[in-house]
Amino acid sequence: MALWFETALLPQGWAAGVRLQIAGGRIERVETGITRAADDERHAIGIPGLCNVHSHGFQRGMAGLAEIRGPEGDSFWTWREVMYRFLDRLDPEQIEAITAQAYVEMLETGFTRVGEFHYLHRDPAGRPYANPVETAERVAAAAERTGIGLTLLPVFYAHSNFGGAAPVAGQRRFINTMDQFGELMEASRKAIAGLQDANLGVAPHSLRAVTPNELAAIVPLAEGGPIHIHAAEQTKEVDDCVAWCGMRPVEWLLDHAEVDEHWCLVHATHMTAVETQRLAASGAVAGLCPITEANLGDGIFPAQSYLARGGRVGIGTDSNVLLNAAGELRALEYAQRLNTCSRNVLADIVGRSTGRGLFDTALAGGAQALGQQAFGLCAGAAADLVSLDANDPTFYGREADALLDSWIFAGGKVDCVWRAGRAVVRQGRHIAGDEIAAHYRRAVESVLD
Ligand code: NGQ
Ligand code: ZN
Repeated sequence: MALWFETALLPQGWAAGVRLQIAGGRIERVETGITRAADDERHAIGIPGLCNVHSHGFQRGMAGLAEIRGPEGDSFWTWREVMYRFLDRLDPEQIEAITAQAYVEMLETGFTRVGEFHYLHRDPAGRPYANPVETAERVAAAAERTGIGLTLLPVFYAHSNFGGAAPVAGQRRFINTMDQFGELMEASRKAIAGLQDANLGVAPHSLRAVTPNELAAIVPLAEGGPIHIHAAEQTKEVDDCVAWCGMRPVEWLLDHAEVDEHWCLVHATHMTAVETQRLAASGAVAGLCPITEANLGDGIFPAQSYLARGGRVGIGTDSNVLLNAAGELRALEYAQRLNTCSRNVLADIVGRSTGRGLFDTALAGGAQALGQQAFGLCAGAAADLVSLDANDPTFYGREADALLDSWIFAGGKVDCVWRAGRAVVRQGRHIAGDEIAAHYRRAVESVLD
């Protein structure tokens, strides 16, 4: 099959009259400057789909439920208490239904692949399920049902703080021994084998939850796939890390783990100038989740200096409190503007569009963090793409990079989304959106009952 676009964003830039020949879920051939053939499906504006590098799908079910002021000092840590109470009773079916709803909403805004940082391994009582991948299979089912590309990142989580502190009760569903985790990785590989171009990485949760010895044992289980870890999201975490080892989390990782292009450091919010420079030079991706980081009061990532030093960035939706691909890019730039009292902070050169810069950065960094060799609208890449709605007045009179700026900053709408060549979103709505929302409704109403 073939899609034809009046204009589309290719790796070399915007082109007119673009025809994409698609086979086996991949782009087989790209032609430009041609007129539409009779049976080509016609669209106006084509851009590549983005990778969402960091999601906890189940957290979508508590979106908007942690915004009530508590007795004192609401913070990430008090939010985490609410989150632990929410996950307390979720059964596998509810996990699948909530995750599927999150994936529908991701697709509808232009994310075509998700890195699921999956840690709900045990049952509500903290006992292992008879099937070690009971819940991972539910994540895979949600991906299959919605069509989103899946990079499954099974999480190793064993401790409540630096230095191997015992886990607390709220963490009982996350825990594995090293042996159990090895089995989980093997079974996870099988659980995703039937999904189109799914892949597997590994996720030592954080330096809070994993000891240095455990980290060293987990990293090789990635077998060349991505390695994701939360790092330096909160100042308390940085302080606790310094109290434990005399070093900051990103500093410790750069010194003790071989952080390279396989790695994604999620958040990396609190870094010194030296850490920022070293992380940028490492080739790793910083997995930024600007909407969640704002929601949780994490802090502001030093994006300007990091990008100026060639640092790589991917975009994640983390808590899934609000799913919006363009909105994440907007939030990233807006935090920098508010912080520096200036504009167009993350556009790298004079005359360059901020939206285009953000988009190109997130496209390349996202693909790297989720282990995608080929990306963008080119032969060999997955046919993961998005059309912007040319009938949305937001886009009237715009062309080329102004289309991206109007999508990101002015709220322009997505029309269709294709994942592995299949149209999963039409006129802004997922093709199975109503049914998935009905399942989600039953699941979330029974959890909150
Ligand atoms: C998570 N979320 O894994 O969902 C964490 C909270 C923890 C963020 N760090 C759990 N945003 O840190 O232990
Ligand atoms: Zn996270």
